[in-house]
Amino acid sequence: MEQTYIMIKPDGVQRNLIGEIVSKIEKKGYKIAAMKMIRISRETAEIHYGEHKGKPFFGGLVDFITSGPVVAMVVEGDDAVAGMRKMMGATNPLNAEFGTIRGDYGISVGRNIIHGSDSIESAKREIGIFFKNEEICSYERSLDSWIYEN
Ligand code: D4T
Repeated sequence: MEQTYIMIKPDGVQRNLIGEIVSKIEKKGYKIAAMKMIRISRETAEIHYGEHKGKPFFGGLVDFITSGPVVAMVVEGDDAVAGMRKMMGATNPLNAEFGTIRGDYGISVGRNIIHGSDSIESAKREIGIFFKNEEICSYERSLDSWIYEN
């Protein structure tokens, strides 16, 4: 089963969107394998967003992601990486379709509510940054046969 790293950013937490977002993920049929609220250190933020180091928005991005608690999750399911990116919508909420999280709740690219890994490799790297192996739960769901054909 594919895993992806999902993070409700400080704006999503402050705007009381945790329940709404977790509910969307559950209703879609994905399994939440790990979840915790954390305050990210600058050091961890700079590692997580390492690919953006040197870009003009990097400083603001690190300031923002460390400005309040976030909700970190490991979400599991068939094609979970691509599926969650679809549910989130485009990075800039202006380009995100209505019905997506960013399309419905966001306006500004620097306040786009949620992060989700953009590839399976990124997912592995990001899950490793935020979770220890023992924090990720493996469990059976009896309703999986109603979500998956096989
Ligand atoms: P994240 O990583 O937050 O899920 O966003 P995306 O994967 O959709 O987009 P990204 O890596 O290109 O951007 C990371 C993060 O930086 C913010 N950002 C981005 C910004 O503040 N200004 C910008 O011009 C861009 C491109 C938003 C998301």
